[in-house]
Amino acid sequence: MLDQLNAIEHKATAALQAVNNKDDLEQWRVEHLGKKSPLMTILGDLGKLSKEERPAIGKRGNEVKVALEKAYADQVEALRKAELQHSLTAGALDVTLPGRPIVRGRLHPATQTLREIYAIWAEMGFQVYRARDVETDEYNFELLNIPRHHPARDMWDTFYTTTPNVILRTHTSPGQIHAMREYCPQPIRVILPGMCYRYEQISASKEIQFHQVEGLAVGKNIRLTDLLGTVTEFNRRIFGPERQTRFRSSYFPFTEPSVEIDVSCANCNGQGCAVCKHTGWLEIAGAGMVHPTVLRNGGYDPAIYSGFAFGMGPQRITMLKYGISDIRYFWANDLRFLEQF
Ligand code: FA5
Repeated sequence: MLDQLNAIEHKATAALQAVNNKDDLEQWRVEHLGKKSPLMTILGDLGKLSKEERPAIGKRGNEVKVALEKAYADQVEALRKAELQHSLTAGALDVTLPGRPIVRGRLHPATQTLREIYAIWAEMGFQVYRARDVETDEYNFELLNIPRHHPARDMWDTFYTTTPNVILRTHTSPGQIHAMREYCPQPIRVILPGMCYRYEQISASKEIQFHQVEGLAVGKNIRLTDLLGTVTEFNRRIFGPERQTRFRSSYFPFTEPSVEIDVSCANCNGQGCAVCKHTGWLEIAGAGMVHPTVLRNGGYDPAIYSGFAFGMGPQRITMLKYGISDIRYFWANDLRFLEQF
């Protein structure tokens, strides 16, 4: 019987050499270690042996069982490794191939300029005050000293909603009234950025929607020279020290006196070119001292308080900075334009 056990071990070990897949391995296990295998039959029948035979046969039988179980476990591990190696080779990646480029989003040029503007005014002590895009006729016109009959309404014509007297704002100036009514009687230093809308003949320099950044300073002893100095400093910071600032007298119903603010043309350095219509200057904002009627409408006594205000067009500022020839590029959503910023 010992010879039989040796032969079982020899045969099983030899058979295992030929096994190279999971199915065959399972079949081998059933054949050589299964309940009905010759080895298990001998071990199961130990009780039928004589007392003398039993210890030696039992010992050897167990040795063979342990050896075959170990060989089986080793083969399971060998097959697992071979399978892993195979899948690594079959699905191998060529890590030296260039990857697919990740398309990076970016901020719209209008947003970039707005953020630059906020940062400069913040450094000068002006905080952002948000006002609404949809306004009433009262705030957009009346409280800004533009009554119904006023001819200035023609150049600020806008889009009307189906609700009477509710319109899309033509400028950020109605925000002045909101800010004053909220802060009165405290001093104010705010900028009011946002979208404005006009019933306008679209051209290279005019859109039906565009951003404005309004500025408002209210307090005691605020003078025109404060406005001129503050705006000149802003221009120096946003356009660089080589650009010049010019103030021309103008008219707005809500400021007195009023000015237009021009910057020397970056394209021709003030010499005159097509961009600046051969004047050497580009207008970037309207401004002035807050009209006494407007101060009063905001709750401030014009005998005690004064203030300055300005309204600038950031799209024009961006055009000046980057030499953009047509304002219509801003909202046309053409990636060839947007990807340049
Ligand atoms: C106003 O809107 C006044 N509310 C500005 C103001 C504020 C004056 C406070 C005094 C005190 P105006 O219509 O000029 O002014 O517009 C101001 C700026 O907005 C212009 O200089 C220009 O940069 C921009 N802007 C006006 N209309 C358009 C348009 N159709 N398309 C693009 N930008 C425009």
